[in-house]
Amino acid sequence: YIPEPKTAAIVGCPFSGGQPRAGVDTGPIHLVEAGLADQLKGLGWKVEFGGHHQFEEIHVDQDPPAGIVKRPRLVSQVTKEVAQTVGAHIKAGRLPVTLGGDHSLAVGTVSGTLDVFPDACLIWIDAHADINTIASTGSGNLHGMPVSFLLGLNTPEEIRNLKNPNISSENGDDSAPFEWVVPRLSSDRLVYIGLRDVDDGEKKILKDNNILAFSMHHVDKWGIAGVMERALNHVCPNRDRPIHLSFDVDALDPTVAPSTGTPVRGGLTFREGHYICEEVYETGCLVALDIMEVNPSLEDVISVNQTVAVGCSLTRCAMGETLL
Ligand code: 6HN
Ligand code: MN
Ligand code: MN
Ligand code: MN
Repeated sequence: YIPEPKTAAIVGCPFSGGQPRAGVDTGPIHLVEAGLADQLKGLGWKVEFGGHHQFEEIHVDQDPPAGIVKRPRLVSQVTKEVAQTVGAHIKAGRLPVTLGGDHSLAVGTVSGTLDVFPDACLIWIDAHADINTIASTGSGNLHGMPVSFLLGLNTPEEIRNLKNPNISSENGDDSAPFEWVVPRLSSDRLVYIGLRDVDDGEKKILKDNNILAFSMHHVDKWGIAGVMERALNHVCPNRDRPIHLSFDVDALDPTVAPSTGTPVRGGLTFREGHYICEEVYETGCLVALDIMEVNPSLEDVISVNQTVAVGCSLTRCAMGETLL
């Protein structure tokens, strides 16, 4: 699946609407300024980068919470655009590298991948499961919910109710937020690695849907190599299905990636994180990559530089750097 000649497209998504902390929208800017495009060129990739995505703002007044779900219109509109962009790159033979931005963006990136490759599998690296539904979310932050939309765990009625009856869009579009999402992901093509902060409601969802998830406990028990082998055997048994890798940097230990909005102690080491990326690259099946939740406005300069550097090196490893 790796395009020949190796061609990548950097999709910079300066977006923070899926969670409350400012600054995560500058993540992609820092990653690009750190020289990510040149680093990938150094690995033999042709790299297309046409500037960061410019998202149309929807004023908060025009986007009140639906129940407790915050910024439903904005996140839906932005992720819809991202889905189109990511899908178009894949169709054109490019590997999209989406830089976030908060993890709600993955509603878009994964939808874009599944539009082109409906049989793709999803490897989700995170401290969190990001699988809260409209019914289960306690925070109302959409970056904690993308997987529920991708799997179709919300009822059509629940999605319909995300639309505020008092607000009509300018272009006469009567659809509700996220009604555009085609839930093409199936629960047996999804695997998690790195989990250690999962809400009770999410644990039930994982169980009810029989979703394979490797927490940090499993990483301790089997080592990262044992976990990766089990993970790949589950979602990509013959190493022939397209793989979408969605990497939330908060999967890494906060000592490794401190500048992120929801850090949780006890995470992946530097090498464990990179090993995951290397193993995915080795399959030859990677079709799309997300690097999410880098927030350069959190912690001191040294921490920010460290987090940005690790975002770049994860990307390089997913694109072949450490293979000898
Ligand atoms: N992330 N489970 C919590 C929530 O608000 O639903 C935390 C989500 C964190 C999301 O890190 O991408
Ligand atoms: Mn996440
Ligand atoms: Mn997370
Ligand atoms: Mn290997």
